[in-house]
Amino acid sequence: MMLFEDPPQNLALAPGAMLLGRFAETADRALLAALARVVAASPIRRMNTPNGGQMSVGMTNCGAAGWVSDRTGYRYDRLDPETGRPWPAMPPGFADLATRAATAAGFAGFVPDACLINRYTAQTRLSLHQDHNERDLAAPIVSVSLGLPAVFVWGGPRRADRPRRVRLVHGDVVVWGGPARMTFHGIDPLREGDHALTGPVRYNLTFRRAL
Ligand code: MD3
Ligand code: FE
Repeated sequence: MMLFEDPPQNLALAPGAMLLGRFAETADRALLAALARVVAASPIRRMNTPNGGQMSVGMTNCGAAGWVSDRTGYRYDRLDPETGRPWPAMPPGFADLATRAATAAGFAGFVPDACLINRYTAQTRLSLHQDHNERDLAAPIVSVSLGLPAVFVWGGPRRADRPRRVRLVHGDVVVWGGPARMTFHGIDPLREGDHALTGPVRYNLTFRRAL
């Protein structure tokens, strides 16, 4: 019997949390081309953590502000500490996708001012955390997955809440707002693979209102 790919599905994960299945798929090449221009100006790097470690995820940013971690803590900064210059501008195609996705999930009028770009290769993980450094916690966060699949770990409002696991594939977009905005979340260690557009890599773009 011939098996076809599953059609894209939208799934309400929880109140305020909406998975838009493969919402970004048709824009994938344009997004990756824009990402390459951002990375040429502000390279992907592994940031230091306040406790003396180093993140396994490689990161850079675009937009008016970028998320930064160093020995002094986490913050948003208008300057890339590696280049001493402002982060690259948010590509129009990035902001447009984020606004369209937020609208589709019920958050009309979302205009991001920061985009954190995460780069994963085999074994890279992101441990359970909350995102609370953004000034405007009423605004949602929009996340776009590109390249290799990942297992998203999604807990509750308390660190000890038992997490669910959701597989995120190339093109998936998730919008987190309202009561879902402060949930604990992370990414399990990435499994190795070879994606047609990104090779051994998963990228995640998270769009935020930080300033
Ligand atoms: C739920 N990134 O950059 S995206 C992060 O795939 C981050 O790189 C993961 O967690 C990644 O902070 C997960 C999904 C995501 C992003 C932000 C959230 C889920 C969220 C903020 C609040 C609640
Ligand atoms: Fe996060």
